[in-house]
Amino acid sequence: MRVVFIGPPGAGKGTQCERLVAYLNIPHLSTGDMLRQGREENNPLALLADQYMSSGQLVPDPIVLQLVGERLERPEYAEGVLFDGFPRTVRQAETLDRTLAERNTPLEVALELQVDDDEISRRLSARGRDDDRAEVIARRLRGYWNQTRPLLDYYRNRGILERVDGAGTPEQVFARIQTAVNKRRNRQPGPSGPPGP
Ligand code: B4P
Repeated sequence: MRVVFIGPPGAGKGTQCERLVAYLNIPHLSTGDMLRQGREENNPLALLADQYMSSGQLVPDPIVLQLVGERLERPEYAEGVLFDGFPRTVRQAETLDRTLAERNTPLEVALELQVDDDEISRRLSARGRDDDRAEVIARRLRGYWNQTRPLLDYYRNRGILERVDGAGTPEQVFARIQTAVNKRRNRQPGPSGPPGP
């Protein structure tokens, strides 16, 4: 299965994606983790990206698209993948769709995790990563509303958007995600019988 996970910064994408990859048994592709790991490894593109991340801006599309394009060449992503924090702009989404269409492996569901801004600020302040300072959080939230929210219309128009309430405990949120994903799995045609877990 190929799934995109969308939500504001700190909505709990990383937290829920860990559970979802185990549940669906597919690999996890988190652009945030890739960029942070690349920075640790002194990857030149990731070092360039770091100045955007630390100030709360989205990393420019060409950098992200190059990193993701390289990663998707790996054979382990051929059967399914959970995209976490990617795409974040309509341009990223269009490029991803083209790549997947060439392989005849389209996305099956785009999950939107909905959490209000006050709860996000509380969660991120408690986490305390270097881009979790109040002024940087405010900038990341503005970026989400301006650059990432238009993606929701993009996926709604494609008929694959599922919205999930991100309030409550991680367990409660995950139960809603399972329901949304299973709804989509049940719609898939194929001779292989009922869906798995
Ligand atoms: P990401 O790494 O994607 O991270 P995030 O949006 O900050 O957090 P996430 O939603 O994963 O929250 P988490 O589960 O950790 O992005 C970081 C930066 O990378 C971006 O700002 C951008 O600069 C750059 N970037 C990444 N991808 C990009 C792209 N495609 N294009 C351009 N730029 C890109 O949860 C947050 C906290 O909440 C945690 O402490 C967690 O424990 C807590 N929490 C989670 N669920 C909870 C719950 N139900 N209740 C209470 N707390 C909860």
